[in-house]
This record gives sequence, structure tokens and C-alpha cells, in this order.
Amino acid sequence: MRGTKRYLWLFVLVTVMIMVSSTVVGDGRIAFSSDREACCDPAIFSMSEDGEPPPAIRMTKTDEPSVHNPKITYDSTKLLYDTGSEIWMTDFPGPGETPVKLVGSTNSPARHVDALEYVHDGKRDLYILFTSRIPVPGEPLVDRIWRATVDMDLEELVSGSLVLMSPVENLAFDQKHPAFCGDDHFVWVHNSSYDLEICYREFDKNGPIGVMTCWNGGPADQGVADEYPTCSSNGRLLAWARAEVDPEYNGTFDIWVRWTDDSFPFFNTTPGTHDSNEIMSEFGPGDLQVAYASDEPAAGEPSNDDFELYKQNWSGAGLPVQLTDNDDQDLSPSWAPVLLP
Ligand SMILES: [Ca+2]
Ligand SMILES: [Ca+2]
Ligand SMILES: [Ca+2]
Ligand SMILES: [Ca+2]
Repeated sequence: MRGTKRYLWLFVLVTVMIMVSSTVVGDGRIAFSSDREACCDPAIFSMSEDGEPPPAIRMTKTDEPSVHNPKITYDSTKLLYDTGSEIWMTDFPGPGETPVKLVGSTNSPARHVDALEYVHDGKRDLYILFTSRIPVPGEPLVDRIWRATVDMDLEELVSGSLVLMSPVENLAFDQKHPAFCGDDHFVWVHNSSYDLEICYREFDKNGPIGVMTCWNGGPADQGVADEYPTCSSNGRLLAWARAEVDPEYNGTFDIWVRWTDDSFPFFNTTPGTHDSNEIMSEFGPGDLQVAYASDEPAAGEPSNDDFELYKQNWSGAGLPVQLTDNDDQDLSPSWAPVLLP
């Protein structure tokens, strides 16, 4: 009965959200990474939010190395991604423009970029948040969370804008996969001494402020990995991938959702996926749905398939919609409203 009640109030809430969000118009695009071209390393592609066909368009050049983790900017004019060690920016919806390198090197690899509009003195620039092993004197070389400002006229990092965002606690542990959560908070994966947990903290122009809140860590959650956090545009909802503890699920990941103010219990939004991994979720325009990658077996196949992209209501109501269908790894959706030329 408790489960029934929970889904009833979720249904009511989603209905209200749909009513107040009815001015949000579709025509969105989803950028994602895929190794679908036999000629080439994994690249970034873009498709309609309704999925394929028509076939997705390649966004990055064939002579670029293996690239991952696309992120469309707030105004849908730029696409950021990483090579595993460098973060690059190109025009969106493109393709054809010359990409520019923003940050990263072999010695200080940077990846997992997220972007947020940053307005100062009336000028609209970009905050980027990313994972990097930039050395900190006297401290172990681990992945930390950094923020920098991108001058959007010059398309380069503002000199002196690099800020360390991850905590000084647990210095020996990696911190990764940051994402902005509204205009003044961010989330990331924190490797606690028990297992991966999701942390959340406020920031201002000088860096992180206040006390960080961490969820799903500690002895009660030992052995349960919590990864790939992402927030709704207003920062009220957090979606992430959580490895199931129920043995029936074979330890696979599901997408979970929580309110960042903990006003309601957090819940599993893909509970019917015992045999597959659902990871890398991202909220769509209007914050009504999430897109994610799933290796759910294709019909008639006995074991986990390659990853395909899906979208569904974050409440779990209704059925997921499959967006890609092939034998290749389609991952890391970034979903934004786009006005096509
Ligand atoms: Ca955990
Ligand atoms: Ca699953
Ligand atoms: Ca696929
Ligand atoms: Ca497939």
C-alpha cells in the first residue's frame, strides 16, 4: 500500500508540473557519444529528442581522438566534450566549425565537463565544472573538482579563474563527475571510505561555501556505488545511477531521483530493470523527463546488449521510449532545447 501511495503522489506532482510547464516547447536535441562509425574512434553525435531515425549527425571531426561526455551549454549554442585528458568546445548545433581546447593536458588530465551561464558586469560567460588531476602542492595527486570561467567572446579560459571546488576532507580519495545544480549549487561523486556517494554544496563567485551534504554513503550503504549525478535546471531534483543491493538485480545500476531539499523520500525510477544497467541520466527541457543509457537486452537476446539511449518521465510513470537501436555503445546523453537553422 505504501508503494501505491507513493506513486499516487508522484503522479499528482508530475501532472501539476506538466500543467505549469506547458509553455515549454519541444524540438530538443540530444547530444551523445557513440562508437557507431567503423572507421573511427568514439565521437559525439546529435539527434532529435524523438530518437532515430532520422540518423544522428556527427558533431565532432573524424580526425579528433576518442571523445566522450558531451554537454550542450545553457543557450544551446556550444557543445563541450572531453578526450579523456582535454576539454574542448565547438559550435552547436553545428557541425563543421573548428573546435577550441579549453583546459587539460596529459599531465593534468581534465574530463567530465558541465557548464552554467555566468553573468558578471552585464556580460554572459560560462562557468565550467570538471574533474582534473591538476597538482596541488604538498597533496596526493588525485581527481578533484575544479571550476573555471570561459570568456565567450575570446572562447578561452579567463586567466586566474581556476577554483578548487572539491573538499579538503578525504584528500586521498578521488572526486569526480561534477554537475551544476541550479545556479548556486553543484553535485559530484565523492569516494568515501565506504563507497561512492553523491555530495552537494553551495558555491559563490569565490568557490564553495557552507557545509557539504552527502547522500548514500557511510556504513549503512557500504558496497553500493552511487554515480553520474545530474540535476534539474532549477536544482530541485537530483537524478543519479545507483547499483542495486537486492541480489535479484545482479548488482545492476538503476536511475534514482531525490529532492535536493529532502522534502520527499528518494526513489528508484527504473525499478523494472533487474537485468540491465541504467546510467548517465540527464534532465530534458522543462525538467519533465530524463534521458539515460541502458544495456537492456534486445528482444530475444539472453544477456546484456550494447548501450542504447532511452527517455522517460523521471517519476517512473509511463513507459520508457527507446531512442537508438544498433550494435554500438550509445552513451552520455545531453538534452537541450534547440532552434534548428
Ligand atoms: Ca553509496
Ligand atoms: Ca537496472
Ligand atoms: Ca547501441
Ligand atoms: Ca543494441
